[in-house]
Amino acid sequence: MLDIARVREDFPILQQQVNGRRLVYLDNAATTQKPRQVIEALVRYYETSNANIHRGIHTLATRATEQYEAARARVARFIGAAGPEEVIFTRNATEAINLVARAWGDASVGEGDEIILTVMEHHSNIVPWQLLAARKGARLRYAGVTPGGQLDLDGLRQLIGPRTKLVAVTQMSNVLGTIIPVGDIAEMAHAAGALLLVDGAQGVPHLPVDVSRLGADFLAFSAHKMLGPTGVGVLWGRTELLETMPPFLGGGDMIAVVREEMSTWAELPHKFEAGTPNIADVVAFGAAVDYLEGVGMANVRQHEEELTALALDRLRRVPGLRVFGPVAAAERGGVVSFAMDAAHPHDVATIADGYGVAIRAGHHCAQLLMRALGVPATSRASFSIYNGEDDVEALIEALEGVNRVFGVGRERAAIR
Ligand code: C6P
Repeated sequence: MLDIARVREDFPILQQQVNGRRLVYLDNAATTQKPRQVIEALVRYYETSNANIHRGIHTLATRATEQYEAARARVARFIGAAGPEEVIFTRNATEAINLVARAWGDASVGEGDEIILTVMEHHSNIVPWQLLAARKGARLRYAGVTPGGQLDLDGLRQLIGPRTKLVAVTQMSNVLGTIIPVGDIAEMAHAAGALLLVDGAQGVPHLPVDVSRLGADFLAFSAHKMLGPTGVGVLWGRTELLETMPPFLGGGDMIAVVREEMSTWAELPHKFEAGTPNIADVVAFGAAVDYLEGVGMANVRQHEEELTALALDRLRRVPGLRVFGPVAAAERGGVVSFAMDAAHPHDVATIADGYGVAIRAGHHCAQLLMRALGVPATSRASFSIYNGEDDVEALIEALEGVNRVFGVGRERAAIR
């Protein structure tokens, strides 16, 4: 059991009121809040260690380099990577996926080749592949979603064939919360000689992840969704794959030797980190990883699953409210999308904000899934370790308020 009151003390932003109410932050799938330990690591870095890395030999340069590389080693350990050289820092998950589409895709995908995606993907795991397919004359194919909000695994199996070069799937839907059976998909992809990229933007922050057992060839995720700062993402890849890939961007720090006509590349991971990286935020990301390890990812998962079970139960009792996605909390992460008969999702989010409750409304950068669900948008509540049962109750109170504004309770009373 997490001690929520103690956890909340670590998050200064939560100690405020919004619209005269306690802030109830339920937009964690968009970005999480940052604990004091992360904010302090950022300030401490700038106050004591700021310098450029991998270049200078003065004391601060050495200190900054050590802190940056120590953060990389922590991230590698956190996800069970074979070594720090398999961890490449990018700006976000989106850039990590684009890196693979450019560096691996341009060299490995040709005309008529196929890339298998799902309709559950975030645009970040669709558009880079569309751009690659347009450059190369390749074809994209999409697995669907079942009426119960699961990935259509049989459909996916049927799509994989001799032309398949890559299967790219989310680890957890940012709309439905559905947890995807990555291990099964890895077996299917590898049996066909294809690679598997996992978009871990929603998975890595909320589930214990060990890449040595995940089955993926690439994993992309963002620091800002796991208590870390914005501006840092991670691409993990298997060493032997990363070694064969050409660079993504060219510039300083990613080269070994530069001559007039050609250059040679630095060793991993530096080959993929051109120019001065986001040093301070990477260092602070290391503190976020320490924080999550301190809580324990199994505890994170258990807490969020319990909260999701409570939220699903309470939401289903709100009149005129329909929840999307799997029925069982065990099959989903702490993300709950819903529609209300009474009001458009934007109105729902606006009214909820009046109660101090922050939820997201819109297509959630998942327009293919919106079409599959037959809705233009949903309202979405998403949980993190500082959310408790009181936050679920605050959400329900706000949604009952939505119904009151639109007279839903009154209509029902009149019909009766
Ligand atoms: N989803 C949400 O509110 P970036 O922006 O690169 O840090 O993350 C992109 C991304 C990729 N994959 C998945 C599954 C995601 O959920 C996201 C970000 C946010 O759902 C912002 S749209």
